[in-house]
Parts: sequence; structure tokens; C-alpha cells
Amino acid sequence: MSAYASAKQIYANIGVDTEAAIARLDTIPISIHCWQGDDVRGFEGNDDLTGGIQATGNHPGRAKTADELRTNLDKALALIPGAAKINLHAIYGDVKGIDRDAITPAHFSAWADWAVERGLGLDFNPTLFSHPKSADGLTLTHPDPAIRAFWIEHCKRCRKVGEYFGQKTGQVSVVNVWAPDGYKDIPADQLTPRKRLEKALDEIFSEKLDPAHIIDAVESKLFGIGVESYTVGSHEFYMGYAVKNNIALCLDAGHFHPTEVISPKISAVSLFVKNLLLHVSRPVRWDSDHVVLLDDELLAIAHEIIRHGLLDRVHIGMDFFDGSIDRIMAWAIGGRNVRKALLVALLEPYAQIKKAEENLDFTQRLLMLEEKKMLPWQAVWNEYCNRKNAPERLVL
Ligand code: RNT
Ligand code: ZN
Repeated sequence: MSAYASAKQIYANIGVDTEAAIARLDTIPISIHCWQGDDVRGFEGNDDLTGGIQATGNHPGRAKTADELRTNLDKALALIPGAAKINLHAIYGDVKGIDRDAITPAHFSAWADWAVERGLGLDFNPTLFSHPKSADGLTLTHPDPAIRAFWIEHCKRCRKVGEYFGQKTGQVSVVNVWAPDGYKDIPADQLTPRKRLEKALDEIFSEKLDPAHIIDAVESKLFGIGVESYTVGSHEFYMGYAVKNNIALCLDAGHFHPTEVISPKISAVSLFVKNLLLHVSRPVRWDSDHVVLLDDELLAIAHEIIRHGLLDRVHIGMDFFDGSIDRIMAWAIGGRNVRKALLVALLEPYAQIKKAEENLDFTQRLLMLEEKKMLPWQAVWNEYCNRKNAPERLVL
């Protein structure tokens, strides 16, 4: 008997259908962030990374052109079985010499063609950092109305790129606004910048676009490097904004207090916003954007999505950038971990565990939660990889 046949039987004995899990697993899109491939530099010809984020490390192989980045993404995709989207930032188009308030879908047609050929979806992000007009650490909330207007125009244009991606690929494009705005030191007025941010977002989202093509999202944050004391777009700000305006909320795993995790937020937020975007990441002491591990929090995130049937409303993206290791492997290790966590969740005998809980039989609940850790999900993973022509194990 093969390892898979035996695992299939073991799961069947506890009421879990491994074939159904494999079939479901394969359809869940994971949005692969392009910026791991070049340390968030983009193709404007600018080498500075600002906005309070940092990619460190000097591993060789940083992509220098869009073609190189796509080639490297192809290599990563071959190692990550299952449905995928590619998540782009505005600085990754054919944008040399084009300022951010002038980008159009045409600057991203090479990406669209490439994605269509491969059946990939495309997500998008305005880039509100690494630019002379973000040098004060303020963009959408800058006191100068001309600077605010520049960034509002940029974001509006980015929504048009997202709409175009949605039309071209036939898969909805999630367009996520993250603004680095904040202060290094103690603010005097925490309110005015938040009022400006609300007004700017209202302008950005004023044009209604087809929800079949684009989902608008906003991403909160606690602090950044050099932005330690005040972030305009805090969690409370964006949670309120998303609920009030029916915008998707992005939860980045690295954007909360060091011991705070996003997995328990998913169920709570799901009651009040329709769509959620996840930036699956790994903070180490700060929002350091390390490669995601198959750790307790990643498993918890996957279980929250699967247990509550939220797959059609929770959009799973990755967000990390580690320049100290092979960048293709960084994507592959992280992406496979996300997929593995989803598989483990799909293979859980949830109905029985839930029943024990409903019966207030907490001994049985604990016992089942612990016993399931020994189930042979690796055999199912290997079977899945074999069927997808992806390696069971990564080797350099
Ligand atoms: C920054 C946010 C944001 C960026 C990317 C590059 O802290 O997490 O999502 O990482 O947009
Ligand atoms: Zn993020």
C-alpha cells in the first residue's frame, strides 16, 4: 500500500476525504508578491527604499529588469503548486521616466500578457514610498494640497490598472492602498492627518468600478522604521473606514504589536467587512518581513479561513522581502508553507471537534486538537505535489 493510500484510509476513518481536500486546495489562489524578487526596488530607475520598510541582505540574483523578474517568478511558480496570482506594485511597470501620476494600464500590458498566458490573476498596489514627493514621510496626508493631489491621482490611476488586470485576466484584482504616513516623534495633532487621509481615500474611491474586476483594499499599520510614534493609517482608522465604506480590509501579520497575531481578527472582521486581504508575513521583533514559516500562526490563519468557509472572501497574499537568501527560494518556501497550512486545515476533522465544543466537552476538544497533529498530512502533500509535477521537497 502506498503512503498516500494508507493516509487516505486513515483520514477516511475520521470522516475526512483527502481527494476533496486536494481538489479544493488546488483552486485556492495565493497571491505572490513580486517585490520579494528585487528587494522592493521596482523599475523606475530608483534604488532607494523608503516609507519605513527595509529589505536587507546582499544575496546575488536580485532581478534588475521586468523580464528577469518574470523569469524568476516562473521558476518560483514551478515550485509552488496550485492557483496563483501575482501581486504587483506600481513601480514594476514599464515606467522608466513616467511619474506616478501618469501611469496607465498600457504601462502594465507586458505583465497582463504574461499573466494571461499562464492563467494567473494579478493584484496591484499604488506605491506611496521611494519617491521625492514622499520624502517628508507623508503622502495622502501631507499638509501641502499639491502633494496630496499627486498621490490621490496616483491611487486613482492604480485602480484603473487593477480594473484592466481584472478585465484581461478574468480574475478579480485586489488593489491595496498602503500609505507610510506618520511621524518619528510624538505628534501634537493626531486628528488632522486622519481627517486628511479619510478625505483622500474618499476621493480615490469616488469612481465606482466593476466589483467583478476590482476589489479595493486598505492596509493598516502600527509603526515603521523612522515612523515609530504615530501612523496615520492605524488599525482602528482603517477598520472604521473599511466598515463604513464597504472597502476590503488588509491585515498584514507584521503590522501589530509584537505579540499580537492576525488569526483571531479574521472571524471578527469577517462579520463587518465583505472582503479581507491578508498579507501573510513574519515579523521578528518588528515588521521585519521575514519569509513565512509553517508555524502556529500560519496554521491558525489557514484554519480560520477554512473552518469558517471564508475562502471566497479572504484573499491570501504574501508580503515579505528577504535579500539575504535566494529570492526564488524565499518565494517557494513561503508559498509552499501557505499552501501546506491550507492543506492541514482542509484535512482537519473539524465537524467532530466543533461538536465536542458545542457539547462543552472540552476534554474531547483538546484531545482531538492534539491527536490531529499526528495525522499523516505529509503523504497527502506529496501526492498533491506529484500530481502537480511539483517537487515534494525543495532542494537547492
Ligand atoms: C508595508 C506594507 C506594505 C508593503 C508592500 C511593499 O509595511 O506591509 O504592504 O510591504 O506594499
Ligand atoms: Zn503589507
